[in-house]
Amino acid sequence: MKIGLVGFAGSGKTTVFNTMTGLDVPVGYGGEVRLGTVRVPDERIDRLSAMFDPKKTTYAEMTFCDVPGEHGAERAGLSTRALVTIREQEALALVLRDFDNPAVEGDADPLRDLNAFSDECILADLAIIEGLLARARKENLPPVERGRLERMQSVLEDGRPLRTLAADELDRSQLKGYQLLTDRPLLVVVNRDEDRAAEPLPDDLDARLRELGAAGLALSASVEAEIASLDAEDQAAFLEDLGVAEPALARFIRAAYGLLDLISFFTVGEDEVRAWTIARGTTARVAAGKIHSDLERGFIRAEVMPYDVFIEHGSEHAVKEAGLLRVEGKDYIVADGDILHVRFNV
Ligand SMILES: Nc1nc2c(ncn2[C@@H]2O[C@H](COP(=O)(O)OP(=O)(O)O)[C@@H](O)[C@H]2O)c(=O)[nH]1
Ligand SMILES: [Mg+2]
Repeated sequence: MKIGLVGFAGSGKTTVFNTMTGLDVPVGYGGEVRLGTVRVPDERIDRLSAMFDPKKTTYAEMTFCDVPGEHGAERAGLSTRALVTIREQEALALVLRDFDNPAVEGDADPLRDLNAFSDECILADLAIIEGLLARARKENLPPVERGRLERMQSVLEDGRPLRTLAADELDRSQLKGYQLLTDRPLLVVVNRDEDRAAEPLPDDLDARLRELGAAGLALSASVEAEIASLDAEDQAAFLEDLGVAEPALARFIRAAYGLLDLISFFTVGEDEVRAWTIARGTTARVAAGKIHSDLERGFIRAEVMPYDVFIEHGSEHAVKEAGLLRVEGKDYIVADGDILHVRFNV
């Protein structure tokens, strides 16, 4: 999954990027677009890997893209270059400054910056939808299609992002080739001084996030970037001082999976133990297609062991003996932690 770190200059995007990726990119500059891929930590994979001792262990991955904020809170409009990069992301993580930065004018005001960013994205989307609508009218497209575009237009004119629309109101096939901004899932990262890292988000910000259909979390990027470079033992002590239970990456990933409604299933064997990421509600057949298109095309059945059942019994053989190895068809909805063996024939 590709997540773009976006926001105004000096909000701490590059510092958050360093925190998440463990890299050490210089902060305090405009900088280049940078990519960093991290493993999605998963204790279940650690454990399965220890049990199977496979040649290869593959975790799910998340790619962070540090998008330079070529715009200030006062200067109107995101730069074209920033917009192009932002549009390529599957989800956006908006970094909001909640600490004093002498290099940036104005007090820290995360709610102001959230609204400024949101409004810019809404305006950019409105321009696209209005263009599509003008063409739809000129070319006399079916009323259903025009109706949907009109609905999108009115939502945006109301100052609301497209992600607040119901799924059937947002026809993505109609929007193919037009990369919008406000339909992207949005995770808001409130970046704070270390003494306030563990404080909950203020009520007004929280309420606004709900209106925008976004999720939020607070962290102190500059401290957590330092902690991320320590070994595990020291990390725990520093995190305790900070008043947080888990490193920022773990909290970020959980928030992102929750926001995007993602789950993991596993494949196991002597060759490879591997985590696969899918949307909740995915059927066995479509999940099999993640592994290889042949498995989707030639799908016969899936043999399923929930992770907990497997751990409890200690081996595949014991699970089978206990009569707990399930055989599921193509429409089975895969659950988080399912261990799958796909039987197929092409
Ligand atoms: N006090 C404090 N300073 C931070 C924090 N995060 C970033 N900074 C500082 O803010 C400045 C801008 O950070 P940077 O990551 O380059 O912001 P970017 O422009 O959004 O990429 C740098 O001097 C950072 O050291 C934080 O959590 N607390
Ligand atoms: Mg930067």
